[in-house]
Amino acid sequence: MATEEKPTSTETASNETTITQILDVVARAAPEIRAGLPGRRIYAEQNNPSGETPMEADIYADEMLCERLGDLDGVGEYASEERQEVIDTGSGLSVCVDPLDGSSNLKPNNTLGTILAVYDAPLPAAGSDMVAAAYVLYGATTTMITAYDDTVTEYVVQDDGEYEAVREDVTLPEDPSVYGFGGRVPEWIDSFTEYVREVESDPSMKLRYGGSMIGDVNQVLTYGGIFAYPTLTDHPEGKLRVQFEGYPVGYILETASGRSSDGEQSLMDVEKDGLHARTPVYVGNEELVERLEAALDD
Ligand code: FDP
Repeated sequence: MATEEKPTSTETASNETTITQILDVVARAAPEIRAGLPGRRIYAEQNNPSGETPMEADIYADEMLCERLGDLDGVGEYASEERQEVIDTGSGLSVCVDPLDGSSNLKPNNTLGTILAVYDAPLPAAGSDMVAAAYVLYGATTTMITAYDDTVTEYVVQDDGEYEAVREDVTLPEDPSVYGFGGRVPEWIDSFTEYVREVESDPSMKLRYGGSMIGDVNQVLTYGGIFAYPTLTDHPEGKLRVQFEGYPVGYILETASGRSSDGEQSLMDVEKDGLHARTPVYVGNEELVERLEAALDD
């Protein structure tokens, strides 16, 4: 069996520098993306690789991040949900971006996010290649959650792009209190529906669902609980994309001492062909995700 070559200490150091630069670019772009939203709440005249029609704001955020992240010396590949192909930007780490997650929330003016995944491998990469992940949440304030170096940190991002840590070593609260489940209820499979009814019947649990994954996941990270975009009868792989949503959200929640699953295994172990492949996503407190896996297995 071939032994994997270990990175040299210089490579590790330069990866660390690049990751810091990547997170800095995303944080500093966030207020600009936010400021660009008001005039871009209309559909663009094109479809994305998943067959959805993006908003003009999706394209705007994608172009800004592609240019700025691609300009970094240590970034070798850029991919986004809005592009069919991977962009070659030189040599170094690979970045995957969902520039504006939850963009159907633009019209009703609800929360949106930007999701970032950094891989030390060519794209599409495996979950085990992930070296950092982050998301920006455009809510009442702009915040950024990063998972890097085995720790999760929450930052508040100011309008001028300055950002400061407001919570370090973020972990899921031990007493979960919220749940949010996506997809049309009639399309849920029976075992999932039974699990949901059980969660709902727990008097300590409340529904928190807005239809923007990052907003819903951040509820879980803040209050403890479970988020799912499950397998559906007509769409067994659900809706969310492995490289852009499943891996980074799984990585963040697991780094925060939670669990992630595709129904059978950690999201980080999911193997799917193709840059735009989808997966069911279940993330939250360990006990809730384990009970869910057991329910789906019945
Ligand atoms: P959106 O289509 O608005 O961009 O994957 C994107 C996403 O939102 C998630 O943020 C969200 O959880 C999910 O899709 C909601 O999809 P449906 O409303 O189609 O169920």
